[in-house]
Amino acid sequence: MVRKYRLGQSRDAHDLDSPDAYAREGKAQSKRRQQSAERLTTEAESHDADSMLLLPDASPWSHLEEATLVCRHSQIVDLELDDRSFLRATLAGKLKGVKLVVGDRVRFSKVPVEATDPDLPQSQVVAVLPRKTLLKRGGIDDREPWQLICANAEELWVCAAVVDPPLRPGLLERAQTLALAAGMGFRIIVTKRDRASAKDPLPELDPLREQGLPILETSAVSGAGLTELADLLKGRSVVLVGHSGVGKSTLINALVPGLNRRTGGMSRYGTGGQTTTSALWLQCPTGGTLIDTPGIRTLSVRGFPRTLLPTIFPEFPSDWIEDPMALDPEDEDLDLDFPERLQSLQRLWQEMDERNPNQNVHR
Ligand SMILES: Nc1nc2c(ncn2[C@@H]2O[C@H](COP(=O)(O)OP(=O)(O)OP(=O)(O)O)[C@@H](O)[C@H]2O)c(=O)[nH]1
Ligand SMILES: [Mg+2]
Repeated sequence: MVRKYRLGQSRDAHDLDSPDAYAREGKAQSKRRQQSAERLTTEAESHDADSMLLLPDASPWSHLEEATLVCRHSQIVDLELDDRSFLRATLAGKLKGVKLVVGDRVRFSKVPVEATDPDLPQSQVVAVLPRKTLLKRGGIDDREPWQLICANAEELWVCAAVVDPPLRPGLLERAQTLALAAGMGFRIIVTKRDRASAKDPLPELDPLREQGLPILETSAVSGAGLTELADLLKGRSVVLVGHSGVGKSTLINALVPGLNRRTGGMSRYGTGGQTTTSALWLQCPTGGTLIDTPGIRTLSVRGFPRTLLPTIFPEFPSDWIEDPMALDPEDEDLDLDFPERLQSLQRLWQEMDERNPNQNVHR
């Protein structure tokens, strides 16, 4: 059969699909292909993951008003101005490729500085100011080495429910790693405390209690812990992170009366879809700023430096942290109080160095 190719369709692309893709190629051709693949490998290795975090110089725009990005809907953003009013704006073309994120301080113009669609909001964000902190997690593949969560928050509070979804301490260590890397404070908020007996000491958290991490038990139903939470929030900006369904939005509703942020039930299969779908930055009337975020499945630490690990696992000697894979958590001679901590260390240590499994250098 003679295959017809339309304009723009590549004969090579088709050839690579067939099982004998390389069988017909001659020696010289094969050599050329391998060399070009090598070139691609080195390019991928020298690719700077942090280039996506660079911001263009904002100084030419210092005459424009500042605002905080409170919510992002693809190319349209909601801004909170310094007089506490809100404004919807588009992003100017010069910000193409810049990853804006909730919490960013921006400069904007109320009249478009570049041509824009008349149906869209007329205000335009033209510059992003340098960030005080940037909370990010490892991305899924090298096209997006980082996933940005929020900017300019001072503390990360990771929420974990006692049940529904079940308490997974592994996520808490991951969250602590991200907070440490971003230079942010860290606290664990246990939610739905009413769902477990008051006598239940929540032993899953013992390894973290032992390290002296701040843990606050709360319940939006009984009101336990909410006054302490409001006090801790005063004068701070705090981002809430956690699995879907742990009760982040419910806590925020309890702290910001009249907000009525949508909260969800668990789905029939217990996994729960996300109820919150985009992050939101909001002022709490009793003082402080809260950032609600969509539930996450996991927090990847891929690409973060291993030098963070001694602070996350202070109970282990430094030679264990240098090569944790040489140890067996089941080994009784190690006399571990919490073998699961060594398992966590091994998981994080391996993941930090992981290369992207989807990366295809032979594109
Ligand atoms: N019993 C009890 N139920 C709670 C508590 N807090 C939240 N819930 C319930 O847990 C469910 C999920 O709460 P959400 O606040 O939507 O959870 P979320 O963390 O914001 O979830 P996503 O937006 O999907 O990330 C809702 O049905 C809440 O009513 C609590 O303290 N006690
Ligand atoms: Mg929510």
